[in-house]
Amino acid sequence: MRVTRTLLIGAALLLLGTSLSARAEVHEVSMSGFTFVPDMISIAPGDSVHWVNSTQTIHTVTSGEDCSADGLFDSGNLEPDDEFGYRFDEEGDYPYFCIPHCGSGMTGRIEVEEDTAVETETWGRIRSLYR
Ligand SMILES: [Cu+2]
Repeated sequence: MRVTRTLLIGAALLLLGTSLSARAEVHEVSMSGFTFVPDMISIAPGDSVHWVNSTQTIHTVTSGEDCSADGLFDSGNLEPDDEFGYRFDEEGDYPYFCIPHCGSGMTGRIEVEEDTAVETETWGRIRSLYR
């Protein structure tokens, strides 16, 4: 009887672990020209966003509004092909911008909402890093 119970608890924990890890998604935002693509995405709490600089220009991913950093996250200078990731655990609106190009409108927004997150493109290549 004790063995059965242990097995059941083990199976339940396994299921829980599987469903939790399956929920956390990684969403890709690329830098293309002088824009973030897509520039607005909705994700669920616990999801990550991964930015990729697919341009030949240095960009940053810096949290804040009106070109003013709020200190939550900042990638620093991203050279071509550099990447930056951030996990969003709390619900809310997270505006961000590129320091060198904010004046030209290089801004984006991450919306973190429970249950209403829209499934966006995930980046399979780096997904395993977040499991
Ligand atoms: Cu930029």
